Amino acid sequence: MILSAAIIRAEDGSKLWLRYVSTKTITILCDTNSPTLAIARNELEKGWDGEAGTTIALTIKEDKTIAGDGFRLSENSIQANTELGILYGVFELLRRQQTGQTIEEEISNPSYEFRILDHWDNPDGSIERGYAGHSIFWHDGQAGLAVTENDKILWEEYARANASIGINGAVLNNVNASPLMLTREYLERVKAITEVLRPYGIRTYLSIKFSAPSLIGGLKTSDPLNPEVIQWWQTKVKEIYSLISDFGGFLVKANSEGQPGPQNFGRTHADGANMLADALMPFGGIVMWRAFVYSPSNEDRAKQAYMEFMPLDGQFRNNVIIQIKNGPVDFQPREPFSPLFCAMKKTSVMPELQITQEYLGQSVHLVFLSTMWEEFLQSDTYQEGPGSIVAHCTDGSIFLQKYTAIAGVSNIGLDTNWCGHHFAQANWYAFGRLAWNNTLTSEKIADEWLKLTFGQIASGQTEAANFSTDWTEHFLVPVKQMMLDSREAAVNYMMPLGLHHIFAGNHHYGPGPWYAPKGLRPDWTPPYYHRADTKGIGFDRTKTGSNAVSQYHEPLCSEFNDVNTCPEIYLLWFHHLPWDYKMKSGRSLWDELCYHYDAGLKQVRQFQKIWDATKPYVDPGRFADVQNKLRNQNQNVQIWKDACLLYFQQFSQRPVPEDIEPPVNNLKDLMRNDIRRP
Ligand code: GCW
Repeated sequence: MILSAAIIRAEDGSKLWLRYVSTKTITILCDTNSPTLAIARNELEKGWDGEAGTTIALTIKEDKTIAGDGFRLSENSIQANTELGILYGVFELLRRQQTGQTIEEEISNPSYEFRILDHWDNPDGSIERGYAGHSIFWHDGQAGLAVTENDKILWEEYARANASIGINGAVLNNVNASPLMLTREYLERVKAITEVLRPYGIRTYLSIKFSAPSLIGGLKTSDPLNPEVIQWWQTKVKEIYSLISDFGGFLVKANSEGQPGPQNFGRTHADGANMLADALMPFGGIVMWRAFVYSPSNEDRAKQAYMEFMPLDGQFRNNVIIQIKNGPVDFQPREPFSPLFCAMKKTSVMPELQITQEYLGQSVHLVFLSTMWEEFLQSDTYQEGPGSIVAHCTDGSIFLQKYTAIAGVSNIGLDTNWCGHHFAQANWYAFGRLAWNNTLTSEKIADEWLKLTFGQIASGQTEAANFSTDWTEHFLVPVKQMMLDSREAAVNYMMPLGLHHIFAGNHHYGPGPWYAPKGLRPDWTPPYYHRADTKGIGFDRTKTGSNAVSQYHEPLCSEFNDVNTCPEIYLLWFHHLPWDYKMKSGRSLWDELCYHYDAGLKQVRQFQKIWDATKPYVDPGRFADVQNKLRNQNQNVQIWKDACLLYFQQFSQRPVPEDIEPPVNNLKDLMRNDIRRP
């Protein structure tokens, strides 16, 4: 009894992809020591899965072919310019061993210098768009500022997980920032967090509230050109660096969704960003200034960021980086890339991805986001000729940027498994891996993550049987395929063919194509985006419509503008088309929509079957958790399909094709219940 219980270890997901326990000995040669190198040694000892008794050399040596915290790796040596390079090399070496990959002499350099997690955590411990419990950094506001031993243990586990995938920065609070964060008491806690994170190479940053000078500084204004305001920020920055000498800098959401900004004082985004940049410059800090803005005009929502920022190109200090969401609207299941990428040629820009699944089923749906990010990073902007893909427009290989960076909005909370859904851990993992190497394929990332997270536990097998043919065939192959298909499935069952933002209000979980309360800004309501009427559906962004196509470089502008060349995945993003419009498949647009919703539902049913069949290969706890989530997902996907088809059918006035399952819910009930997360 005891024996068989030991065969499949009980697991709760708390160890993430770092489940190694090695019994093999290793001799480590390294002639320097430091907290970071001590971690590197310790990891090697804990995780060594090569030949027992090997001697491995860790060498810090200036080498021009190694960039930043990159490293040179071979089977028994790691060389780097920095201690962190050694640590990253150790994690890579262990990952190779544990995933059965070969190790040949090679150099690995990071794509981006700053690889940052943005936490939307509030002082009271709640997390905006967080679906995995409360904040690991904050709780109970002022009353929760004392640092406990448990805090430190948790922060260290967090730092280790990040370092293992190359993440080197954390913005500790919500972009909808509380000004309190800049007060002494809070800064003391930031200092304590930083001290735990530092040996793992994680720098800390803060989101700031632009009106802090008046809110907590007692000034009459927060005008960025006012000398007292400038002085206030300089003094504040000095205070921060006196506590945290390697503080990373500020993240700013200004003049967006009610947040104050320089425009409140008749100034520009550049005025605001540069004022902060000047204060941070002497200490080596940066400003990440978000391009997620709403202009006061009635322009197409998708055009606004470009319209506000393009005229400012070249006006920012070189320690300002404009942080741009991957798409022009807002982290939708599918958007074309934001046209700002590569268009701003004289300004540093960085991508902002959303790891937390605000619009992708939160912690209920199994959606592997890596394929979405890969699609984005590989998108060709054509700005500097063919091949000007977003990855290269942002990593310094096309434009010389003083700093390069990428950010992901974190999906981490106090939940035992950190992310709410076991498979959401894969998104944290994928973000880190892509930030380190922006040309990795999702297939490789999923393969690694599955082996690290679910490997070594095949029923009745010992460690030596890792990745047996049986496990590979019955677990790895089907589950990996499920992950790789999961985002397209979500697009199918939520908003196919370029539809976007048809979520229920506020919670952004279920469907709400009807949601349009009186008085709400139109661009916060789904009808603004889908524009369904008896004539057809879709947002006309062509030259005769909102002309958003003109923000894209040729040949994309013409390609998107012409309904015959516009990729069908973006069709209703750029075009308003009649219900009987003939698709490439030969079907009408209405029928095609129906088939997509139906296909999405079928895909998720298939995911359920795939998972059910993995039972012998997964520990009971995680197996049941994922099984339950998939059941909930299935129920909700049925609702997505029914709600969207029945709602749009009121306009199309066409039948649902006979060969797909008819809806099983009534529209009235769906509208009345407006589903919440289960
Ligand atoms: O996606 C929207 C979210 C807001 C968020 C905002 C932003 C932090 O619904 O919750 O606010 O974007 O990115 O600033």
